[in-house]
Formats: sequence, C-alpha cells, structure tokens
Amino acid sequence: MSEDKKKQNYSADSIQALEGMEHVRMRPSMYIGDVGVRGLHHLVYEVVDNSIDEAMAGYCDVISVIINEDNSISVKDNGRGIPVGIHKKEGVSALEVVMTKIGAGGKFDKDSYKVSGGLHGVGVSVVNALSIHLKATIYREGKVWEQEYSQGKALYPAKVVGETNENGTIVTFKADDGIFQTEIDYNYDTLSMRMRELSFLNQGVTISITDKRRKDDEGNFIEEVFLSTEGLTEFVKYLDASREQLTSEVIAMEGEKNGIPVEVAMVYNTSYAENLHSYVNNINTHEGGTHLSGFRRGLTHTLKKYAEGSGLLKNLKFDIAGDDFREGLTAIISVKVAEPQFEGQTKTKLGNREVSAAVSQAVSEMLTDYLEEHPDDAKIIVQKVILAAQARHAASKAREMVQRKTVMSGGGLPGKLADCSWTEPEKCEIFLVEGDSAGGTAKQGRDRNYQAILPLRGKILNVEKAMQHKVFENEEIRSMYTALGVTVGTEEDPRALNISKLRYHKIVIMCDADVDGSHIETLILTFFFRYMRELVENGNIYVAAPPLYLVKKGKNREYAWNDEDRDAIMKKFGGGTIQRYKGLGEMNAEQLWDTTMNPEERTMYQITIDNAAEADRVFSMLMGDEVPPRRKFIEDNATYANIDI
Ligand code: 0RA
Repeated sequence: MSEDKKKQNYSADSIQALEGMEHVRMRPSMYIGDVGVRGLHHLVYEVVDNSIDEAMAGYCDVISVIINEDNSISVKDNGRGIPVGIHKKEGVSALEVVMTKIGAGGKFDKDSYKVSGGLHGVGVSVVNALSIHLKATIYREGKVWEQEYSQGKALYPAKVVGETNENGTIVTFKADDGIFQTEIDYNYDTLSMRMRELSFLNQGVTISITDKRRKDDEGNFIEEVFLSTEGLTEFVKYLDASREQLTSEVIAMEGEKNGIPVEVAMVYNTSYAENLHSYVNNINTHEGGTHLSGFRRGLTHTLKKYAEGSGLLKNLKFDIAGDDFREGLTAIISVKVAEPQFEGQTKTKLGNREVSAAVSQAVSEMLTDYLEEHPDDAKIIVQKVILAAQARHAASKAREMVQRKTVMSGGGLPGKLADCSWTEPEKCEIFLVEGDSAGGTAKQGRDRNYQAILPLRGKILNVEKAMQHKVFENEEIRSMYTALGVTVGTEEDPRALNISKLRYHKIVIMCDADVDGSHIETLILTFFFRYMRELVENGNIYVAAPPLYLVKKGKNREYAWNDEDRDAIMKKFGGGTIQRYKGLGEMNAEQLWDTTMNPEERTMYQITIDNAAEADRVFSMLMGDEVPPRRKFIEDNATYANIDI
C-alpha cells in the first residue's frame, strides 16, 4: 500500500470512528447514564473495568487509580498491555481501535473472556470521546508505546517512546468540562468505596487509590490500598462489622453451574434487616433480577426442607413465608454472565433466565452441606426463622393500621401536618421538621402554596433496632406514611411499598445543625432507607442545610454555612459579631425562609444511594448496637460521608 493510500484509509476509518464518537459527545447520557456527578465518576469505573477484565483473565494483579492534582485520572495496571500491532481490518493499531471505536473493546479479540464491562458495557472509547485529553501508555514486548487523543480523536498514530521490561497499561484522562454539567472534581470517598468493593469482588487483586490533590499530616498523599484475600466472605464481614453474628462462620461458596460462575457469601446476624447485595460482572444490580430470585429460591427451599426434617417446626401454629428466611441475613451474590441483559428503570436488573436455576442450585448444594456439617448453627438459624415468622404475624396487624389510616383509604391526614394548598405532587414539598417549635417557625416561614410542614416530636424510633411491628405502631412513623400518601402491602405482597400516590415529590428533612439534629436526621434517613428505599432511589429525599452562623456588622448581615465562609465574611466586613445558630428555633420565620426554605436561595442535599452495600453498612454502624464505631463516626461528623449527596 502506498503512503497516500494508507493515509486515505486512515482518514476513511477515522471518519467512521468519528461518527460514533460524535454521537457519544452529542448524547453522552445514552452511554454513561448522566452528565452529572454520577456520570463523571462512571468514567473512572469504565477505565478501571478494563483493567479488572485483564485481572479476571488472569494476567494482572495490581491496579492503581490516581486522582491527579488537576483532577485528571490515571488508571494503571500490570496486565499484558493493550495490543499495539496494526489491526488488519482497520489499518491502525489495535490500541487506536480500542480507544476510538465504539463497542470495539472486547470485540477485536473474541478469545478474551470479557465479562466485566462498565456501567453500560460501553468501553474505554466512550471515556475517550468525553475527555478533553487522554493519553494511553502501553508497556509491552520490551517497548513503551504512547498515543494521545482529544475528544476521542487520535492526535497521532501510536508511537514507541522508550524501552521497558515491564508490561501493563496506563490510561490518563481529563474529562471534558464542556460535556459535564458539574465541576470536574472527583469525590475521593465515592471512588475509594468503589475500589474497596471491586477488591472484595476480585479476590487477590491489589487495587490502590491515591489522591494527589491532598496530603495527610505527614505530607504523604491520601492513599488506600485494598487487597481482599477472602473475597466475598470478607465483604460480608465488612458489611456486618457492627452487627452481632449468629452463626460461627460466614457461609460461603464458589463454583460454576451451567457455565455460569457463581459466588455467594452469607451470614445471619441478630438484626431484623435483610441485606442482599447482588452483582453481575462486578456491577451492583440494585434492582435484583434472576440471580437474586435464584438465590432466594435456593435459600427458602433448602432451609424449609431442613427445618421440616429436623422436627423443629412441629408445634408451629402459623406458616413460614419466604421473608422469614431472610430476616437478619446479610448476603452477597456475585455472578459472571457473558452476555448480560439488563432491564428495569435503572438498567440494573438482570434478565437472563438461565441464571436463576444456576444460582438456586449452587445455593441449595452449598447450604445443604453447611447445615449438615454445622448442626448447632442450623438450629440457631431455624430458631431465628421461627421468631421472624412470629414477628411477621404481629407486624401484619400493625401494618393494617398503617394501611387503614392512609389518605386513600379514607382516613384523615395527621393533625399536626400543615398541608400545602396545591395538589400536584411534582410541585409540592414536605418538610419533616424536628420539634414543634421549629415546626411552628417553618409553618410561618413557608410558601403555603407548595410547602407542607410535618413536625416530628423528638427522636424518632431507631428502626435499625426495632422489630417491624414496633415500626408500624410508632406514631411519628405512621404520620409520615399518612402525610406522604405511601402505603404498605398489596394482595400479592404484604410488604410491597406503594408510592404511586406520593403526595410530595420533594421530601426534605430539616433538623438542627448540631449533634442531636444530625442524629435525628440519621434516624429519619435510616427509616427511609429501610422502609421506603424506593423514594431514596428515586431521588425524592433531601436534607436541608440551615446556616451555622450569622455575621453582623452595622447594617451588613450575611449567613455562613461553615467556618471558612464565616471567617471570609468577617474579613470582608472588617470584623463584626458572630451569631452561632444552635438550632432552627433560634431563627425567625423570615430567616428560616431566606436561608433554608426558599428554593431560590437554599442549599439542600439530595440523598442518593450510589453504593447500597456501603450505605447499608453505614446505617447498621450508626444505628446498631455497637456504640464505639457509632461514636467515632458521629464525632467525625461525617454522618453521610459514604452516601453520595
Ligand atoms: C485485549 C487483548 C489483550 C490485552 C487487552 C485486551 C488489554 C486491555 C486493557 C485495558 C486496560 N488494560 C488492559 N490490558 C490488556 C492482549 C492480547 C495478547 O497479549 O495476546
């Protein structure tokens, strides 16, 4: 091929590639979900997933993620290195194909067993398209190769820049601020959480994260190194660190059924919460799917059979339901599926039918073995199940009361609710306010057209430690159900949540900005997380942020939400007096409106669950029995450091 011809080919190909890349830039949300904070962080996960694939193929055991000072990200691995040879069909290096062709990721090498694949399995080329600059450095077969790109376009063909006796890949990218509707500023905790999770899911792979934007007291960059030697067993122990384990060991299995790798770890604890977390190809399947239903079926079937055979159920006067087998259960189910079909609202529900039987069989086999080998544990589990069934019967009565008292079924709204006058839920907000006095101020300060106020008296019930029927009997909790128009229980499923009549699309928790307030805030959040999780997942839950200080000098007044702002205002004013707001009650109605309730001015945090497993761990720690971790956590004043807000 003549030099000219080559060039032509090259440009023909790159035009085609460009079309794909242009599409990514025109419709980024189609590829990465959104162009907010979440989408930004997904870029990192997408690149890391490529290295994880290499690790899963058995060629890589160290992956490093670096947040550089300029908020670019480097992901480095010690795998084989992305191939750099000329790709026959495309006429450019395989590296360039991977980096600039949509969906080329695994396709050009059919033999590589690619099962991971990022949020939407879109590949690193999507990250490239959405980066103002990306550099790939490949250590392979004695040479160091390099290629750079801008907005997905190669700046030059891959070239040799040095020699090496190492192998691996480094991808450094800077997200394009013209694409994202958020500052290009990564949250260390969010990334670190995901790396920890990946290390549990990929036993034996060392995954480190370094933040070059910040140093610790000794002058070293903030850094964590994760390496899990026990995999899911360790994950379950980590999640249940603040819970009391019921059985002597974590029940764990790993195997392959019908060509589907299945891994499960589970343990019973003394709590009443069910904590199942499921993964497909390292992706958290929040909405569950066939692997989760397979797990449930295997568990119920096996435990039921064992319990019946053991004679422990002899004098039982009521039935045992599927739920009863999962009370106080923490479990992780991780499967690898070659061609996963994701369904559901957030595309996190596994649809592949064949997976259900594979997981169910795997669970039955492992659990049967475990129960036979551990008769003492087996007895403890069965007794726990019986207790759960008893409690469920008590709860169903209490739940009926919640149902009967809701708006739709004719009962009135709670007396202390100051409702708004508009009735379109999408325009309406409800403030859940700590205490009657702050509730009164909020009532005066609000815009009564679309803002409702529900004062909650003192500390609400800690649902983490309470049995279900206590939760449904609790007056403050009942008033929340009624005011919100949320009901529990349908014909088919007595525990199903019905949010179709939700009366307000924004539910704002408004508490004092002190330790007590933050505790109450956490109690309310725990309730939503455990009993109305769909609202959290749908983004309906917010936390109000009242100011901490009012700085006054003469006629000048300004509010401050933290110490730095306070100091800056003092400096600007050239001194002044500082009023510290200890509670909402110290503000008058106008001040509360101006700072905390007026949509034009206020700061509120939307609560989302980026990482359900971690959120679960945090809630169990904050609200569970063990006091020391909770104290430390609250003292660190990072009540939801691990919940993306
Ligand atoms: C396909 C084939 C080969 C390596 C890779 C993909 C690979 C991709 C990435 C992405 C990040 N790190 C990576 N490491 C490796 C190698 C094929 C061969 O050497 O025979």
